[in-house]
This record gives sequence, structure tokens and C-alpha cells, in this order.
Amino acid sequence: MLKQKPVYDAIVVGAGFAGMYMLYRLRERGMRVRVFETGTSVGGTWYWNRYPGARVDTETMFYSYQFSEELQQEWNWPERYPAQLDLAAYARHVADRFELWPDIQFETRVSAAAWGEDQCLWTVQTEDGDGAQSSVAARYCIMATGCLSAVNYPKFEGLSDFAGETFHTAHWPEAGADFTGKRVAVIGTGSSGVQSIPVMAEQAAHLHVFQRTANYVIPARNRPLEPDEVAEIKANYPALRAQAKKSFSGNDFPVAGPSALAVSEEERNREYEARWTAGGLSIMATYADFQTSEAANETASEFVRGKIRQIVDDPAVAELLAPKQLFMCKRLCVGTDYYETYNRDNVTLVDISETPIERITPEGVSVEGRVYEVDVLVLATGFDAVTGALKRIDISGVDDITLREKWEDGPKAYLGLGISGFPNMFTITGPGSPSVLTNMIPSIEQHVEWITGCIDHMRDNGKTRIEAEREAEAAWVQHVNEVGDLSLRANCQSWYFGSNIPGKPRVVLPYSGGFPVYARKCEDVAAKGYEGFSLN
Ligand code: NA7
Repeated sequence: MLKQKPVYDAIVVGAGFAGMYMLYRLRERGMRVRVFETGTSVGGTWYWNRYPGARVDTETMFYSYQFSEELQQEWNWPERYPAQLDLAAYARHVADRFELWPDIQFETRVSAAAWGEDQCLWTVQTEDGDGAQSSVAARYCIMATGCLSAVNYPKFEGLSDFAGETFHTAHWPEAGADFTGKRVAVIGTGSSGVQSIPVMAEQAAHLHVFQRTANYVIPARNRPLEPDEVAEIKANYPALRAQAKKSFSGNDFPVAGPSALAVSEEERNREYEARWTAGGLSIMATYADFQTSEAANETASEFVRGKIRQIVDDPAVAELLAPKQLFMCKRLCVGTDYYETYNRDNVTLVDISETPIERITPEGVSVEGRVYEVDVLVLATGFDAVTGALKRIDISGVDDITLREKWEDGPKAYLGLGISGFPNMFTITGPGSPSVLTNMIPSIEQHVEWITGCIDHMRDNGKTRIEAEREAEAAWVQHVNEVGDLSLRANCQSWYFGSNIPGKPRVVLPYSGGFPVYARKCEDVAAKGYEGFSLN
């Protein structure tokens, strides 16, 4: 079927943790691979999100690659939740260690990708930093574009008229920003706002926080890692990693029991208290019925609200900070001194839940006819999650159908790995895979290894074209929606469902059946000769 030898065997879009590992795996097989990356270095999310206080909120001994025993033994994480700088350094170390640099072209944005049926090739168009365009062809096009990479710039009227400096947490300048003595407004109280607000409050003359929805924030309890605990984890890495893969989120958080309602209030609160004291995300695994029983969920919600009331001095402010939605409806946040920050004299919480921001004026932020005058505007407004980065590229498949047209009513993809009508294109942690509901790096590894196995199978069987079948895709999308709708999360407004982006169709983006079930399904599909894909 192949009429022309492609320039590359595979093009990988993005040099974050997914793109780097994909490059490593394919190159190991002797494939000619080119990676295109908009940034100037590797790391993806951990390259762009340089806002003050940015750090991972998954324990980093486990938020790291496991494909190389040498790598996981030699790298030393300094803290329980390393900062963005440490994660970016780790990404660069991986690129050094596996000599990935020569195959990555930086400051190059992929603007379009078109499938050519005649030659069974993708033609990928790129733009460099000066706007110069070029195109290259490849047999496979692998999207390692990230789930949280397409920045959400809200369309506030007057935003471009603002006279001061404007920053977005997900697109922070490399040189940093100094807020000393400045009046700062931050819009958004998701994970990025939660992490940056306490740090900015320490610098700013005054910080106004504009909150549309209060979130649940669990203390991180970040600290340096002790040599003993590092040694113990490293000595037991294979077993610990294997155990984590058996858990819903790939994190191995201990579950205290099947139901929060099956134990006494005293026992329940003891369990919540222990996890609050230990810090981090493990509280979300306390009881297995948080996503199925509103009453069970309410026990955790009320526990956190109680903590907020204890920490925050002003009862009116505490009430505004107390979330109204279900626990874990939106992504649980992990912070350091988040609620304590609202006790500072230089921090003001502005509730915009009922009265949205009217406009940005040259002087500041206007709400209910009052202008909050500031020197700096920080947008902590998140991402067009999961599908945004893919839809921002002009992707056209069989019969010139575009991905944007195909996904007009929401993404349709088979296992979040392949898309019918878009042969030889793979998406790493695409829509309909567990992705953002799990520890991302193990999920990335599982996808990269599956794609590599699939490409091996194609090569070994003399195949050059693979496409997800429409029926298999439709059945998987239906399953993703059915499982997603079972969870209480489905009743909330969140980026998991696209509801943070005006006009984005409301559909279930990640698969909520859990990592083990999903990984088994992928293995099963492969074992059955890539069931649901047509191979030619
Ligand atoms: P998130 O979690 O999407 O948070 C964005 C925040 O910005 C959230 O509080 C939003 O309120 C708020 N927002 C967004 N648009 C507006 C407008 N137009 N007006 C007022 N407020 C707005 O993004 P993050 O970057 O914090 O975190 C993303 C993920 O990174 C996180 O979940 C972790 O997985 C790591 P809303 O809740 O929509 O009412």
C-alpha cells in the first residue's frame, strides 16, 4: 500500500513526559522519529506551569517513570511533592540520559496534520517561532499533546485594555514575576490558584482573590524526603509499582472501607483526621462509596468544611471558602497554607459565584459596578482539558473529515488511543482513557507501551495501516458515558465534563472505570489481534 518512503516512521507531537517516552520506545526499535515541541525544552506541563508555588500534588517517588530501573534508582527527589523546577530538571535529565535531544525539534508548533490515503502517510505542518512553515511526512502520527496543556484564556470584556501586567498560571514567563509591593488580582481557585495564592500573598502589597467556586483543599504537608524512606522505596520499587497498578487511580492509596456509612461517626472522623494530618490526595480513597452515595460523600465534605471553619478567623470568609458542591466533584486540590492565607490582612476574597466579573477595565477588575484596582492580573483559569490541544491543530483524516467536525458534539475515540477516520494516528491519554483520574505518568507509560506493542505487531505482520472501527469506537464511547454517569461527579460542573469552557459539549472526558479495568481491556484488545481496529 505504501507508495512513497516516508521521511519519518513516526512524528510525535509534544515533548512532555508522554512524547519523551514515546520517542525512546520507538527509537529503541530502530524507527526514525521526529518530535515537535512548542517550548524551548522538555517537560510539557512541567515546562509551562511555572507559576509561584507550582508543584506536583502526587507523591513524586510515584509520579515518575518506572520503565527504567536505573533511572528510578539514580534520580533523587528532594521533597515529597517536588516543585516545578525539580520536575523540569528531571525531564531534562531523562532527555540527557536517553539522548533524546537530537530527535526533538523545539520552538516548533504543529499547526496541521493531514492523512493521505494514497500514500498511507500523515503530512504534518509545522510553524517555527518566526512563523516559518514546513511540512514533513510520516507513517504514524502520535499525539502526545497532554491533557492539561491548551490554556483557557477567559474572554473577559476589556481584558486587552488592562493597563498593568497580565499573567496566566499555565504560561508563566521563564524569568518569573516579582509582585513585591504590587496590588494583585487572581482569578480562579482551582489547583493552580490554590498553589500560587499563598506564595503571591507573601509578596504582594494586597491580593484580591476572585472565587467563582470554592474548592476542597487538603494540606499537602510537603517536606524533604528522608534518606531512609527513599532507600526503602527504592529497594521495593517493583513491588510498590505493581501494587499501585492494581488501584483505581494507579496511586495505591489505602482504602479504609467500602462505605463511609458502615462505620460510626467517630471512626470515620478518626480516619479523615489521620489523612488530613498525613496530607495529600489519599483522603479521596478513604471510603469506596464517595462517588456512589451522596450521604457518604457528605461526611467527607462536612469534615473539610469543619476544618475550614476552624482555620479561617472570619466566619463570613470561612463560609465563602466552604465548598457547596460534592466532595471530589471537581479535582481535589492540595495546598500549603491555603486557608490560613485568608487570615492575612493583605488578602481579600471576592465572591463572584452569583455576580460574575463584568469586565476588566484599564485599572482592574469590575464586579457589581465596583472596580478592584490592581497592578497585576493573574489568570488561574485552567485549561481546555483533554480535547483542547488536539482540536487546536487542524487535523484532517479519511475523506478530509476534520477532527473538529468529528468531535463537534464531543470526542469519539476508541480506548482514548485511536480514532475512527484517522488511521495511523494514536493519542496518548486521549479522551475515553483514565488519564486525569489517575496518576498520569503510569498512565502515560501504559499507553506508550501499548502503542509500541501495536506498532511491533503491525511490522511483524506486514501491515501498514491501522484504524479504529466505527462500531468499536461507538461502543467504547457509550461505555465511557455509562460508567461516567454512574459517578456522582456527573452531577457537577467541572473540566472533567468540559463544563469550564463556554460552548464545549458536556460529555465525559476521562474513563472512570479505573486503571486496572482499563489496562486489562487494552491488553485484551491486543491479545485478540487488536480487536476493534482494522489492520491492512
Ligand atoms: P482549574 O482547576 O480548571 O481551575 C480554574 C479556576 O478558574 C476555577 O476556579 C474556575 O472556576 C476559575 N475560572 C475559570 N474561568 C473563569 C471565569 N470566566 N471567571 C471566573 N473564574 C473562572 O484549573 P487549574 O489550572 O487550577 O488546575 C488544573 C488542573 O491542574 C488541576 O485540576 C490539577 O489536575 C492540576 P469554576 O470552578 O469553573 O467555577
